[in-house]
Amino acid sequence: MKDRALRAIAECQRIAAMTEEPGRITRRFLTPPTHNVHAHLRARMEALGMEVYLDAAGNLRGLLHPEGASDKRLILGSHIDTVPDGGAFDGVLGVMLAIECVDLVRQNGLPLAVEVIAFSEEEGVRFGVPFLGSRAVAGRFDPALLALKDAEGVTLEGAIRAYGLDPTLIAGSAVDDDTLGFVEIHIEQGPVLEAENLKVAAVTGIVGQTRLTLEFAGQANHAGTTPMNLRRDALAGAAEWIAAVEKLAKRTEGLVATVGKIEASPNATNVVAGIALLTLDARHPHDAVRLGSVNELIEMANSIAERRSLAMQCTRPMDQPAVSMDERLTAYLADAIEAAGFPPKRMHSGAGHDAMVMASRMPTAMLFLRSPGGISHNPAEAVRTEDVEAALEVMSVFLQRVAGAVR
Ligand code: HGY
Ligand code: MN
Ligand code: MN
Repeated sequence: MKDRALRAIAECQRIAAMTEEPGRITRRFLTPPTHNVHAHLRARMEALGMEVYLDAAGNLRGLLHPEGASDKRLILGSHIDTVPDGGAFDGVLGVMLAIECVDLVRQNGLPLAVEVIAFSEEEGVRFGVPFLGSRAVAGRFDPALLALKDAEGVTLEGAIRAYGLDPTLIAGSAVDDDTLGFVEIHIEQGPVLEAENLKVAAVTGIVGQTRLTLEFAGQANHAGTTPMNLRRDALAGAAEWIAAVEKLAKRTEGLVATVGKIEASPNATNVVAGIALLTLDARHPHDAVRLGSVNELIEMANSIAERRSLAMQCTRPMDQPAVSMDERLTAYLADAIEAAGFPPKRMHSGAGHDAMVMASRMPTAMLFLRSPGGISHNPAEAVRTEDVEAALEVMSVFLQRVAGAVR
């Protein structure tokens, strides 16, 4: 397994170089470097005898259907898009390990049909809405999303057509019912497994997530001549709200809330900002707490705006409920972890994943690997060879048991 682990890691590092920004790992939905990734993954999958195609949402999909295997297939995969200046393993490692799993099925002669999916878009960076690829596969793609625009004013529809795909065919990307379930292998992206010195864990559930965009609008004015009491400073209002976001999250058990993006206009040293655009990402294992906190934060934004004579507009591009993983499939995974000789750790995921969308369509489970330093969404993101090896040993047991159960 060590060779497989080393190969998977080397492949992630090779794919990391397929980036929009040389020297940094940035690969947004269907941007040009995605063609290189697709060509590389296609070659890998076709070499394993898989039938490979690109669906209308840009998901690259390969199917291995061994002689005599039932039509019910197991789906494995993860995403290949990244955050700006991201790490080499978030998403891509799950795709490379899915391909290694197909090779394990072949090598062990397992009568198990396996589909590998390299989801086109999970991070939501380019169009502000995540899970575009898995929404299409799960049959949950809302065509209204096609009108979304990126920072360059390109619509989602335009981006899909520019890639050579036909967005009118997206509904055809949805899976049929001939599936056993979906398993996503992914780095934990947090500190838990490292703190407990564990290599792998089965995921029990994924926290719910709300994304907001807010616009505070005041009056651009001269920084030198405008007295402090006569200002309608949008950036100062946004700053007051950002401090309130952090304060609320710190006093709400289990809530994480992040303002990760802010744009001031006209964004000049000597001009009081007339506009401040910012985003909120709020997450919690319990939907009632998340939704209550988000409503409280919107009220705070309104009262700050009122007191400062600012206008405040808020949009809500995403509300994703918390999702539990499938108990039966997760039990198979936890048993396989134990059978492979590792403590059967179970934990919830603070990060969002395509698995939370796929879970609306089929039994879904996730296998986590340790994130050294708990770092992710950062070029320092890493994995240990021994943990990748452990994940493959777990999956080898898991695949044999699933194949046996399907027979
Ligand atoms: O944001 C997330 O949780 C994931 O990494 N897309
Ligand atoms: Mn990510
Ligand atoms: Mn990810």
